[in-house]
Amino acid sequence: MPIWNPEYECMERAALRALQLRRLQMTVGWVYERVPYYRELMDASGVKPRDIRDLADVTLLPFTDKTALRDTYPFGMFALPLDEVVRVHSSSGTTGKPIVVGYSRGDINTWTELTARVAAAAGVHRGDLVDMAFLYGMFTGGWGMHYGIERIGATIIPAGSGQTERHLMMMADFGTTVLVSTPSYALYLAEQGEQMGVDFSALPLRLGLFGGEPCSLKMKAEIESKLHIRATDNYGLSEVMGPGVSGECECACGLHIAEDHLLAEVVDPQTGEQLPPGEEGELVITTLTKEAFPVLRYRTHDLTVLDTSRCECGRTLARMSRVRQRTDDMLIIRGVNVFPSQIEDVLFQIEGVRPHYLIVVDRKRNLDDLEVRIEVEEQVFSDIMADMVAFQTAVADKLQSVLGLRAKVTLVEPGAIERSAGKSKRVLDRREEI
Ligand code: DLL
Repeated sequence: MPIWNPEYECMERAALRALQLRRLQMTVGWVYERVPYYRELMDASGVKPRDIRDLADVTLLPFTDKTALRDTYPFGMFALPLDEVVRVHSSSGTTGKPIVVGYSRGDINTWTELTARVAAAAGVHRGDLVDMAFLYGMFTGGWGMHYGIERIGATIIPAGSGQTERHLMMMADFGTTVLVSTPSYALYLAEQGEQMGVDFSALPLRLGLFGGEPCSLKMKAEIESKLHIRATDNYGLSEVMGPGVSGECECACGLHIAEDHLLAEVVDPQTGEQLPPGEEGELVITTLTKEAFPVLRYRTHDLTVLDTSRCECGRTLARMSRVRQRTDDMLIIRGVNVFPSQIEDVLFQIEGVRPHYLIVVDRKRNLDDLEVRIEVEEQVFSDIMADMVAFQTAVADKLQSVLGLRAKVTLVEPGAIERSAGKSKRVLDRREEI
């Protein structure tokens, strides 16, 4: 499969590291001059741009996190005046003010290059008809992928999220070959299609580019078999640019990071110490070429493992493993640490459980209460009460053996859990409301 930009994507690692160092030095100088927040932090720790002599010196720089970006709302972290910013996007901001990010003309160009790489690595080419089912708006997903796909020369259908019947109609009438969406939306689309009698095996749809939220291997397999496509994963976050940070190639063995534009580190989430490739930790990203909204050592909260070995596809860019969980996803229930992905892994191994569930945490009589609502196949619902109870007990037992905690298991019928056209919500923590 052709590589979009072999000059950079297949660069010798020594040359890549030299390029990264030059770009890191430029970025540090750039933010020191232009963003008071970074200058003050660097001054406080006695670090000057000239102290960055080696890539390892990145650890001299301060971490940046969401709080800093919130505190400087809306434009306080911009390194360019607004008249040089051609676009803004923002994070969803479900709690408090959103984070606003800005792009210069050059940044949009880089972003387009990087999403083109992601799409090409997944297998999109000229001649493809691409259904864009991400939201167009403040969310970076829609516009970010849109430009990259256009740059490749594929034909984009800018349908946006929602209106599932229309997506399905166009798929059949236009002969769509590629779907771009969140994995949850892909499943929803498959389900709606099934109900409407769509035969996906007879459609030209062959490839999916999924991102914006975690997708377990089970969910990926489900999407692939229902839609009759190959599903690929791509990752990104608004604070760094949006989609385009990393994406899977045809080898499906990790997501290649755009290392010529981004410096990726994995750190111990507790201590902040850098970890070597092969060890799981929190992904931290420093942008190397961004002009309007550069970030130094941004703590993504996403857990991953880096692999710097050469990939069979020919790319030398390091790969990150699929992101399954975030450090701030962790729920503490009756003193026990629980990651939603642990629950998901248990559920998805059980025959008859559908890939839709909701974790509800509540506080009853001062005690945390964990309920797992799961959608099950029609045939699990039985007239014989004892069979249903046995199924529930079996699920609760399996969960307990992994979590060390008893959960109340509620079985609901297919379609009962709310579907989303964007990212799905898997956890409802009612303790926050108390
Ligand atoms: O979700 C950017 C994006 C859009 C990436 C479309 C890929 C495709 P935010 O809304 O800022 O940006 O959310 C970023 O979503 O820190 C991860 O926790 C999660 N996330 C994004 N992509 C993946 C993925 C966009 N492929 C946050 N796997 C990130 C797992 C993902 N988690």
